[in-house]
Amino acid sequence: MERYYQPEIECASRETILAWQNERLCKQVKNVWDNVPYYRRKMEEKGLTPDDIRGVEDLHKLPFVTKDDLREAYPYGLVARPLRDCVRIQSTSGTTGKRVVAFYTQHDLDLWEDCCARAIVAAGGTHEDVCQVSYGYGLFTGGPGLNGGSHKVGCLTIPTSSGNTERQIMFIRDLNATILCCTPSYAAYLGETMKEMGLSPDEIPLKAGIFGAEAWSEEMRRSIQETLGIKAYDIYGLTELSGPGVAFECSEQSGMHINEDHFIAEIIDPQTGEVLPEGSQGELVFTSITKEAFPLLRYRTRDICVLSRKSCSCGRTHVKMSKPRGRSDDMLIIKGVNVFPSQIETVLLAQGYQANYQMIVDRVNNTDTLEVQVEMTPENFSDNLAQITQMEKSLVAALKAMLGIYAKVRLVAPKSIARSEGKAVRVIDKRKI
Ligand code: DLL
Repeated sequence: MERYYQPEIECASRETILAWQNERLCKQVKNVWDNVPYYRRKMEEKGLTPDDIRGVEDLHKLPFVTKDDLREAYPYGLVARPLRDCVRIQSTSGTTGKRVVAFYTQHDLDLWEDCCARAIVAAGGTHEDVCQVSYGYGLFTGGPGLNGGSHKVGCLTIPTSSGNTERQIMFIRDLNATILCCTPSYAAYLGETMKEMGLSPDEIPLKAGIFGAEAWSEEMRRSIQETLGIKAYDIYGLTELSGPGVAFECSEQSGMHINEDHFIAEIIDPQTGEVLPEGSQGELVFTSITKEAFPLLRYRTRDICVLSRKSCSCGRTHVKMSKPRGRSDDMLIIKGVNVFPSQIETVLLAQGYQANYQMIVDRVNNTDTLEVQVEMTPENFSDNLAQITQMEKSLVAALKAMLGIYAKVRLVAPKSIARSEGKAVRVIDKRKI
């Protein structure tokens, strides 16, 4: 039987959700107009005052906010509450330029943790469960967010953070962890290590996993579910909006319910900024309507996905987003063709490999080149040259069918590509250097 953390919210009627959104949006617009000079200036530039926004149907009039705007406003430019009312910061994992710093009041933390609690309950979590949180703790939102959600549900929480794989496995087994929270690439690595230790899925007490923070394919889901003997749920979020728990999967495992009582979602054409009708693929844009310290209006996530309002067998009524196909800024253009790392992953897993690969993009004599280095698995490992060449050829053909371009494939020995404890690094683009 499906269980909910906040049934009256998660299963509210569409009319009720819209009424909440209308009221909260107007309040939020007034709030940023009064308290954030940056927003007032941007609205004035468009000739808008808060009176022009009477509800969700007027949302499209507001200007977008981009990551560049956040960098420009660093550190305090978009904070809507006095710092004495703020109790926490978190920050993005970006490695280039200034990081984005997000601020939270106690109220913001409380609502964020509720969102994570909804995700844990949707994955079958109750106060009887032992929840191991192996996302990084610190500035990254993964650890703190799911830790808070796990407490709210009343799970016994193991805050292992990421890394120290042997100890992770020891705790899972000794403390009977039933729910695992980490990135999908780390879940795959934990699974791989347990397999090497000779552990079969029924010797692992886990029953569910809550995996997100990076794109992962359905093939990867199947592989993780098999190795760990669990049901694997997707969870989505970003620091700018709070962290994990902006959207989460239910038992249907076919897209993530967006917490629409806190976030209004739109899909736009990334080139023109035009709002697209439901069912179109485009860039996800969010407006946070309940945040106090760091509210964002029409924030462009760069994540490419599709929204669906089809009714869901779980009983939740909030709109669902598809798995993000990738980020518009992760999308590579190779020989003029759009390539997402997730497409490579789909091909590899379908051919019996694991998602241990790296894409190396370069430009030789003014022509783009793509090399995909793929680890052989212990099962298909070979040191026979003819056999390796045959395996490489077969991958080249499958990649050509998926991407439409030639990619050189180089098979490498098992375990030779560095494992990641957080978000995996899949692409080395030498063209930018
Ligand atoms: O990754 C928050 C998070 C932590 C989400 C733990 C889920 C679990 P950032 O570091 O700010 O925050 O990165 C946000 O990561 O815009 C997406 O591109 C990507 N992302 C997050 N979740 C997913 C997912 C956290 N489930 C950026 N699928 C987002 C695909 C995801 N991409």
